[in-house]
Amino acid sequence: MKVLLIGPAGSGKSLLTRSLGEWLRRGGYSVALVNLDPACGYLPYKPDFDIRSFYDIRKIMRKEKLGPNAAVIRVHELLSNNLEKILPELKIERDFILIDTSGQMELFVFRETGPKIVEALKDAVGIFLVDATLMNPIDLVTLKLMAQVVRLRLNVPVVPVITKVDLVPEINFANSAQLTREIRKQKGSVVDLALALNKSLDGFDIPVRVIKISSKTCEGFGELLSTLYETYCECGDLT
Ligand SMILES: Nc1nc2c(ncn2[C@@H]2O[C@H](COP(=O)(O)OP(=O)(O)O)[C@@H](O)[C@H]2O)c(=O)[nH]1
Ligand SMILES: [Mg+2]
Repeated sequence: MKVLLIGPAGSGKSLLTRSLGEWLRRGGYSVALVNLDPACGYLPYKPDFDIRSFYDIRKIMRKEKLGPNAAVIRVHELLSNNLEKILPELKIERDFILIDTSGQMELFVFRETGPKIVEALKDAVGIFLVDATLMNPIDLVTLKLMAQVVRLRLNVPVVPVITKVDLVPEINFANSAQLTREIRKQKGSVVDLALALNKSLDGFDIPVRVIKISSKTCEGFGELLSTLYETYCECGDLT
């Protein structure tokens, strides 16, 4: 199974790549770790495939007189134009291939190249990560919605995940009925919108269940794994 890790900068994609990889290996699975973030200075894991070994972002910035974001977009363009050459390198036969994406998710999700790369990868599943320290009930609706936005953009099933729950153990509104109750306690003009969105998100073909995890303690990894399998199977015809 190919798992794309997507989320805002600092949400914990790279650490999850490492700790989920280690956890799966301890469970007897074979795992490959893939870095698709050309701009990362440091990675907390040793990648089996690293986009940085194909494209040097600093050289591209200097040569093409680009800023850091434009250079990441350029690398994605170069990658998507050379997929046939580069993808054989990515044909890694493992039970799980964990793919760490760009530090800034919009460069991957909202440009035209991210969807092209994901299509070429074939039958991937996404994890959309949000940091628990930034979470209130209305943000949770945003998380669920964003997971579906990523699904629409990349055309893959996406599991919404709250990470860093070791820092905020008291988040107790992951389940939809609890969430509706908690949203009703909030104030402001967005409450009705949040309620309506939450209700419509629950009516989807794939249930939008939110998983709570910690990459420090591995809490929630079992549930994440079973949800990934479930999502992958329910989306069925992914070949
Ligand atoms: N306490 C805690 N810290 C985390 C967790 N996941 C990531 N972090 C920290 O959050 C920061 C950003 O994580 P990183 O994986 O680099 O985020 P990325 O930009 O999405 O790749 C780092 O300091 C990580 O150590 C977690 O589950 N718990
Ligand atoms: Mg990262």
